[in-house]
Amino acid sequence: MTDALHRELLQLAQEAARRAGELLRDGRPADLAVARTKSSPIDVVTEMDIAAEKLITDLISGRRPDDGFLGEEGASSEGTSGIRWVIDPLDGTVNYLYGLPTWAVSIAAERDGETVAGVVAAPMRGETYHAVRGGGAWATGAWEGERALACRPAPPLDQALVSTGFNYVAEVRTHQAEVAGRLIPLLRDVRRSGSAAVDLCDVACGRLDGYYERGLNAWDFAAGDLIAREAGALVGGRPGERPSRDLTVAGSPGVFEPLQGLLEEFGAWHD
Ligand code: 2AM
Ligand code: CA
Repeated sequence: MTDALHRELLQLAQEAARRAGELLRDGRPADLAVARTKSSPIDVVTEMDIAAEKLITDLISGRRPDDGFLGEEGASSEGTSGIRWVIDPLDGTVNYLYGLPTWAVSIAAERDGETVAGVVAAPMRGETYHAVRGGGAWATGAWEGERALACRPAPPLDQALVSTGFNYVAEVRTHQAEVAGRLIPLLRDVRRSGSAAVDLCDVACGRLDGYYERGLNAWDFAAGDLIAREAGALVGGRPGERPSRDLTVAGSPGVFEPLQGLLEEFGAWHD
């Protein structure tokens, strides 16, 4: 029964993510980054963002009227069913604005506070990632069928490729750069994709050994957290804690622990 419910939630999340992804992909003006018409480019992105969230919440509440919502664009309701949907309609907003391909729709279903299903659709990659709790992590692509995801066998930390992100607030970003500056000599190299949801899925795919970021909200990481864990990665916050605004860390076992320890030592969660 539980599994059947989680599968139903997954299928609904997949349909909503696919439709929102198509809306964002097909509705993006080709000249968005240089558009200077009646509204600014940022307004256009905000309109797309809001429209995508509305598409998702309308679809889900039409099928499951008693569920709650938490969405980046303001969806917030308690619901009465014990299920809450945590939605980022457009993760990687700045990439979307500039026409860079790394952006995604992220939808997670929580049951009594635990994420039980998650979908991250990345339309410009032609890939969608998904997981149900206890059911492994999977990717579907336009050019291949469904494939199981497994995080990378951990290399020594000095051979680890680790992604991170930087905050919109310049002072926070400056501190993040200081932390990254201490970390970089200890790693193989760093990446910065601009989408937390995609970074977590790249850990799940074995395309990154690790990822960390400060300042994320629940909708940025809810789906990617489950997908990474179901692919065998570890995901947390500060030592002993779950991912939070302070810190989100993910990595293959063997990379996660030393990375989390160094981030604690370097004070990655505060100025
Ligand atoms: P967004 O694109 O939906 O804003 C960028 O490093 C990643 O962090 C993106 O997933 C971005 O989500 C997310 N993020 C959330 N809050 C942020 C903030 N205050 N500053 C920068 N990035 C933030
Ligand atoms: Ca986001």
